[in-house]
Amino acid sequence: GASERTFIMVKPDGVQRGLVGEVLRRFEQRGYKLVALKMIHPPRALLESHYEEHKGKKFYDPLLAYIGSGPVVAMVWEGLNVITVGRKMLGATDPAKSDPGTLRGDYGIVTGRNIVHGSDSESAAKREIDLWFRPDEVSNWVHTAERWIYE
Ligand code: YYY
Ligand code: MG
Repeated sequence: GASERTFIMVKPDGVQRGLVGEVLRRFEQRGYKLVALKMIHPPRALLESHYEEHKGKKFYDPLLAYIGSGPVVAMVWEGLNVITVGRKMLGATDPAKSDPGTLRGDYGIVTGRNIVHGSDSESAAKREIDLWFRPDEVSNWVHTAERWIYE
C-alpha cells in the first residue's frame, strides 16, 4: 500500500565498508521516506528473534556471529510498495546472483557478507519494525516532496 513500511538494516560489513551512506542515498533518492534510523550493536537475543525462521539451519550460527560482530544501522522506510521494491533494490540473497545496479550486486560477493537486510513480506516487516524500534523511535513526519514523487 501507499504508506507501507519496511525494515532495512546495513549489516556490520556494510558499516565497516563505508556503505551506510550509499544505502541511505539509494532509498532517499528513490523517493522513499525515512521514518526511523539508529546504530546499534545488536545483542544475541535480538538476533535470535530477528532470524528465528532460520534457527537450526547450517548457516544460522555463522549468521548470528556475523550480524552480532559489530554495530548495524537499522532503519524504517515508508512508501508505495516499499517492501517489494526494497527487496529489488537489495538484490538476491546471494550477491553472485544479484543484478548489477542492486546493492548486493554492486558491493557484495558472497552470501555470508551480503551487506544489507530487507523485510521480505508485510508480516515480516511489521514483526521486524516492532522488534527493532519502539513506537516513539518512529517519526510520522510530513514528506513535502511527496506531491512530486506520487501523482
Ligand atoms: O532475506 P535474505 O537476507 O535475502 O535471505 P534469507 O534466506 O532470509 O537468509 C538470511 C541471511 O542468512 C542472508 O541474508 C545471509 C544468510 N544466509 C547464509 O549465510 N547462507 C545461506 N545459504 C542463506 C542465507
Ligand atoms: Mg530473509
